[in-house]
Amino acid sequence: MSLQLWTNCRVATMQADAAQAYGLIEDAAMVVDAGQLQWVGPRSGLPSTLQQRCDVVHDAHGALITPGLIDCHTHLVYGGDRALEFELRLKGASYEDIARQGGGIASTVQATRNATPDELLQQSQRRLLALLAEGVTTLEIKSGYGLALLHERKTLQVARLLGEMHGVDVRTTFLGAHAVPPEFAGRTDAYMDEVLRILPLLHAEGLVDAVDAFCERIAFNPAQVARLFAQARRLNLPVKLHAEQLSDSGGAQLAASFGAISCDHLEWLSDEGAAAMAAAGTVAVLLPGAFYFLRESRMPPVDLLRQHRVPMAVSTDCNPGTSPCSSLLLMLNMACTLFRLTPEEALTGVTRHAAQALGLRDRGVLAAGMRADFVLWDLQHPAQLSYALGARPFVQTVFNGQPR
Ligand code: DI6
Ligand code: FE
Repeated sequence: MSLQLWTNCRVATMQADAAQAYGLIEDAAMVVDAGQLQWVGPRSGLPSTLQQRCDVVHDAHGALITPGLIDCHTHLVYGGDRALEFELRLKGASYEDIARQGGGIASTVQATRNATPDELLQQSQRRLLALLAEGVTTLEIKSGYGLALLHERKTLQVARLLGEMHGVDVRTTFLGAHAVPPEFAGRTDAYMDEVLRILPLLHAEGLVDAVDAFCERIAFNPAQVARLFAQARRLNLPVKLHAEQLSDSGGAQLAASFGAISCDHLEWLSDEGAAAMAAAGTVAVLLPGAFYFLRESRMPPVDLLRQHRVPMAVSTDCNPGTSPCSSLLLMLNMACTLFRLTPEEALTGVTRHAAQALGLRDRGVLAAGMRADFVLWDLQHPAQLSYALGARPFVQTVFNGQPR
């Protein structure tokens, strides 16, 4: 396999503790060996022996290069939409009211169960293509709209298939504990028994990379989530949690006690929750799309997270009910305007910290030994990624060393 040289570019390496903001290198060069970066640095420092061994030279024409973007929290595979529910909410119904009346997640469960695998693939593919057209190279996809073995399996299989078809790394998360399906109404503990039964089956089929739950008064309480996390631990699967989105239920502390890789949403996170996350090395995944779309007013405690040095990731939460969003660049802007992240924190949130939120150590940063997943942008400076809305600065993705 030949070595490839990329030159005529400035590279935002996003390396931690770099001297320059964004780990920015002006007039950079990168050497790619198969799917891996072999060398990254200023072009003037490229060893001539290495340069001579490169038999393909790519001129980036002055592009800005960043790591491939990572969308670390999506529910991208689902059937139907919830535009009518959106109208109801605009007329005054709350998200929780609608959920209690059997709408909300339950209506997407119905549409997802009714969809054939091919229909589900076609509908979900549109959302995936939108993400890819903005430089996403890794994304997480959760189940959680099937809520029965057959349909959870179908969802996770579609998620895997999308990754294989489109040259993007898909990490699957089992979210069987997203809501209680109608056939278990009023019997949450019995449904949790069923979730505990199907998790090992799906895991044995190679369909599960991590386990998640919705810890909320309209979903599962911490004691119920603890049973699920104990099962995940037996299977050696990492856990993450939808925590403190609509209320503070102490989910963050529980998740941290299981060494969760991330806690997500966190609008109602307490001081104790943040301290527990810091101690456990849990990433805070901020989801400004859901905050915006639900017209929430309580912000996640970003200063508290900074004080505790909890790494912050940013993601679309792509889902039909609270964040029908297929633009990670829009989330960069909203993370800054709504949550007051700096553009550098926001970009770190869809690269280095997003990788960490998925438990992945081989990406999110451009450095020797990391995966050769990166994006070329028609931009001068990385802050511009968070700045402009709808500007389409994307030029090209390189995935696993190959221009895509
Ligand atoms: N929190 C959310 O924001 C999504 N799931 C979750 O646990 C919403 C899912 C939906 O409304 O369909
Ligand atoms: Fe979510």
